[in-house]
Amino acid sequence: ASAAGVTVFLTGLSGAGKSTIADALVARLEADGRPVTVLDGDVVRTHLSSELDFSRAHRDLNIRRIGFVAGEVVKHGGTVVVAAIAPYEAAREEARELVERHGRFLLVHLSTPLEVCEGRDVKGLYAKARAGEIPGFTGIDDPYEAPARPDLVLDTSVTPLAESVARIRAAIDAAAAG
Ligand code: GGZ
Repeated sequence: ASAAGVTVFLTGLSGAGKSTIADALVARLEADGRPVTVLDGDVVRTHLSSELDFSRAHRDLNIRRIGFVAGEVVKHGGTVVVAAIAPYEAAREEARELVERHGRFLLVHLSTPLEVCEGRDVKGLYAKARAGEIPGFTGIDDPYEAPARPDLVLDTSVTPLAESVARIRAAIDAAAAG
C-alpha cells in the first residue's frame, strides 16, 4: 500500500449519479480504513463558493477552489472524492495540475446520457430549466465538454452502482501501485 494521496474527480451532468456514487464510494473507502474528504459541488457551493453563480467564470473559479483544497489534502496523503459538474475541460485540467503537484488524480466521467438524467429529474431542475426558470442549465442551454482523457468512463444508466464503485476502487489501487 502506498502513502500517496489521491483525488477521485467525478464529473458529469446534473443527475448523472455523481453524489450517489460519491456516497457509496466513500462508505466503501472508509470501510477499508481510508478516511475521505468529500468535495460535493452542492455542498462546496454552500460553504466555500456561496457567492458564485453558474457563469463560466464562476464555475471555473468553483472548480479551481475545489482543486486547490483537494491538492492540500492529497499533499498529506489524504483521499479526496470530488463530485461536481465541472463542465469545462480547461478547469478540470487546472484542478488536475493542482492535485498532481502532490499526488494522484483520477478523472471519472459519468457519461449518463442527458435523456436519462432529465428523465430522473430528482430535484425537478430540468423541468424548471426547460420552462426557462433556470437559465444557463448544463445540458439544456449551457455546455458540457466531455473529458478528452478521462481515466474512467461510467454510464450509470447501464452500470450498476456496486460495479461503478468496484471499478473506481480498482483504479485507485492501480494508481497507488503505478
Ligand atoms: C447546472 C445547476 C445550475 C445550473 C443550479 N447548471 O444536480 P444538483 O443541482 O443537485 O447539482 C447541481 C449543482 C451544480 O453545482 P456544481 O458546483 O457541481 O457546478 S459547477 O461544477 O459547474 O460549478 C444542480 C445545481 O447546482 N444547479 N443551477 N445553471 N447545475
